[in-house]
Amino acid sequence: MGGLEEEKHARYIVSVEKKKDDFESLVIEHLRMNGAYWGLTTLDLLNKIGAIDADAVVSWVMECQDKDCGGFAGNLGHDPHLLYTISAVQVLALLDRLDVLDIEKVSDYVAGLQNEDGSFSGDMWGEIDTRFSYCAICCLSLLGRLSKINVEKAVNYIVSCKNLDGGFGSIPGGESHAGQIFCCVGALAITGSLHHVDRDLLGWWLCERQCKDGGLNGRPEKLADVCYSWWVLSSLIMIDRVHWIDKEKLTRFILNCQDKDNGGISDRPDNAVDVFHTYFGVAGLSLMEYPGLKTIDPAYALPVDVVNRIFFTK
Ligand code: GRG
Repeated sequence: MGGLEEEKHARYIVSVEKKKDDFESLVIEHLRMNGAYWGLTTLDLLNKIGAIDADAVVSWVMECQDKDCGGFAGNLGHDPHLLYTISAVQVLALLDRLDVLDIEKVSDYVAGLQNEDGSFSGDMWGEIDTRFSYCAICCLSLLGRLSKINVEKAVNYIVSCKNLDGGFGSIPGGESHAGQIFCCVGALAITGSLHHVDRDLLGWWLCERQCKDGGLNGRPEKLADVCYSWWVLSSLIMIDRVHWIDKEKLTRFILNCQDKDNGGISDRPDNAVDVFHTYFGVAGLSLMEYPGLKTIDPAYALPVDVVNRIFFTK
């Protein structure tokens, strides 16, 4: 089967970054900030972040900031949202350029989206989702400003989204889904609140996500998808149950989703590749300590050396 095509994946990511008018670029036009985070983190995990023009990326990121409220948009001329603000902060963290930020302005924007019950809205229009709780908590932690929110209420809200199967949903009573579980477990890990998780119950639900083909799905009865290699494995690592997964079979599933000619990774074998699945495939392999890749932090979704630089070199 062969191994990971590091060079080809790096070339694929750089080519997507350069193109602005092909199908894939147009599809993600409105969420290019997320695309920048997926692509640059992939390059960094592959030890190839030097392949991009960091100054150009930093000035584009800063142009996407709404100068009034301090939040970041998915692209130039779009509206700010927590989903893009976390990616902007993560991209600047990767490039070691957090110094360009007005930290108080950005953290005030994020903290201002907390509601009375501890939940977070994604933007001024008010949709609530545990994805936004994670974005806010991860972002504020990276900026050293968690003290700007009511952490106890934020944690209690996340705990109110816990289900009888041990998983978490997007709102209280919402179906357990691996993506939301990553958000809730990640936010609980960052705030030192993992005692709210029933590790065995959740670990069992998560390891049942492994399908016959070795890949992981996001909830019962669904097809495996490379991206769940990240959402499921990172959660299992945070609750110390990753040894309940067959890593060899999962590694083979991810490697089978590579485009071995042109680079990139798809959701399932023989499908079209994209930056999202390329990132989560490489990140999943990094969580399984695939040789030659940088190690990624399961809670912050950034390379461990980047997280250490932020927290240990002040
Ligand atoms: C920094 C890594 C990182 C994330 C930021 C936005 C966010 C926080 C997390 C998103 C979590 C999430 C909900 C992921 C799931 C994404 C996904 C593939 C959804 C597809 O849902 P369905 O219902 O697919 O279309 P299934 O697989 O259930 O059929």
